[in-house]
Amino acid sequence: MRRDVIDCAAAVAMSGVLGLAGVAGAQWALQPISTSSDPDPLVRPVGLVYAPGDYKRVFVWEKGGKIRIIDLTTNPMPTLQASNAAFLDLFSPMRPAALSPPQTPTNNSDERGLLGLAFHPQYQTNGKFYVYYSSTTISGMPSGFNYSQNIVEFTVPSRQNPVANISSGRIVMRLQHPSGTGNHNGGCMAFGPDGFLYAAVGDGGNFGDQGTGHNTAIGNALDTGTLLGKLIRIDVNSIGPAAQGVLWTSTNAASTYDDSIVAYAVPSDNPTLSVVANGTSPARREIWAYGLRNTWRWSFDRGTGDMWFGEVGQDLWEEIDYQPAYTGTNGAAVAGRNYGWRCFEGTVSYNTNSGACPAAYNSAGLTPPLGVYAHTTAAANTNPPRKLTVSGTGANILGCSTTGGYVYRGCRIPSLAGQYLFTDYCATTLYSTTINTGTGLLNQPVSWSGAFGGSTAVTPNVPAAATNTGCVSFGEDAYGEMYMVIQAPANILKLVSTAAGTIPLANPDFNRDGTLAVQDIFDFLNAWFGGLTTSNYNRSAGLEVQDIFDFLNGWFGGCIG
Ligand SMILES: [Ca+2]
Ligand SMILES: [Ca+2]
Ligand SMILES: [Ca+2]
Repeated sequence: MRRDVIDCAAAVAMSGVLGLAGVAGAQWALQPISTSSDPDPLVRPVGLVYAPGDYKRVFVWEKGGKIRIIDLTTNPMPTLQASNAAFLDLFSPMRPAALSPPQTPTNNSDERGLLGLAFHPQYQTNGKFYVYYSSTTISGMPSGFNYSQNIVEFTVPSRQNPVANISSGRIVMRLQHPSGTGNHNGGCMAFGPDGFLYAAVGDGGNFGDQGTGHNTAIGNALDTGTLLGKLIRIDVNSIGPAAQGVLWTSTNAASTYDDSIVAYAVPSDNPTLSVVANGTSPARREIWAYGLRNTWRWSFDRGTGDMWFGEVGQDLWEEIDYQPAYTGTNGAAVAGRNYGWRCFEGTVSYNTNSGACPAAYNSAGLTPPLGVYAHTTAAANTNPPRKLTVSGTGANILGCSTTGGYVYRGCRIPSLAGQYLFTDYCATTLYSTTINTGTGLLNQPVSWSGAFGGSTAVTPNVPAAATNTGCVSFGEDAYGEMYMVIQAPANILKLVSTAAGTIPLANPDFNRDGTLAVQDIFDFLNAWFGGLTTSNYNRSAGLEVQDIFDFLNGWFGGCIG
């Protein structure tokens, strides 16, 4: 009996009613789920994350300070929260009127603003999440510095109907940023499998890791006495009693600088680095990795705990860096790695630091990138080792600023399983790659050309996004399904299956609890017989018996997301 239902549903789906047009041979496409043509569109979105245990929504943040929810449960399309009812709005406190002129981002290229968001692993019980944002110019800082990066904790009273409590803010950390430049702020944060918060901090900007606010001899990234140019690892659950009382307020949000605020602890197994030659003493215990220029987007592989870094280059070379998962016992191999900047950009010598740098990018003590690609054909043709070219064609991969993604661990697109996805801010091509088990380097990436430059409308009522250059971030939902964030025009694209028998955006985890159970069938049928549009499983114009067939087909298919 059930078998008949499945076969019937599969036959209907395979008849081509969806009329999908994806990437040739790819069995998937990029579905715009929020576009710049919305009445109340996103404004310069720069990231998307999920909250652990929340399968109903994803959180998108705008550089200007708003965090807005996309509800994944609505039909026929996910729904973007209204801008005036945002989950959290840091616009005003980030740029108080008293500070003139406002310096938080008013254009696409200003790198400052709300840059990172990470939900606590125990969010379902403690409601905590963390933001990373750049302040406006402030006074009272040490010479050579004039604004700060801020990591602030907030709390959500209700996980069922989440709205952040802006009065709950607690300052975790403030980092000073060199004056005169607004770039290389880092900001990408995530909790590791170990429960600690990791954050990428840029080298302080300008160019070449030099100038005001940079260590004259060696730059900041190699100086183990500063947190600039680092990946830091902190414990936000254990804070000193003196720091406990420092609340974030609209007054101190951006206008007061106090680097004595230390509302975190350093994990005892963080590396104990030495002070490098010409470095600043003492070495900072918050450092997990150094020698990083501006790792704009990086991620944990949710399947393995491995770390992948999109390390943005200076003038010529973009890097993809990698670090195996920390197991608790392999610290000697993975903690305290030096990724090489400013001695090397990619695999090419950038600054010899007056002879203090090793001669080769893969010298002992340095961790070279697993893959690099160039800004220009001329540079690419110098053909250094580890250069990435397109699988099959050998064409150079070119770009201007790499956008690191994730290893795909969702179930909707089996052909991408276990593949690391990345792109470039100047590209319209999505790339996927894996580590070659023989060489330990990246396999030459597959280029999904046209994949998001010409994304396709695949469900009713939503036009394809016309242009999608400027991908600034990837994101995952709680199921591990993948999204791309386009800054301007502000589009959010979801990778959806176009394989026969699948329905983009449909999910048989009807009660959205993260598992597939008989209860989902009961709940679905209740909704369908009750006439609820949530049971419009195939996202057609209305409810039909076909929705039941399609739902059961999806349920027995076993893939949720
Ligand atoms: Ca490097
Ligand atoms: Ca369920
Ligand atoms: Ca329907």
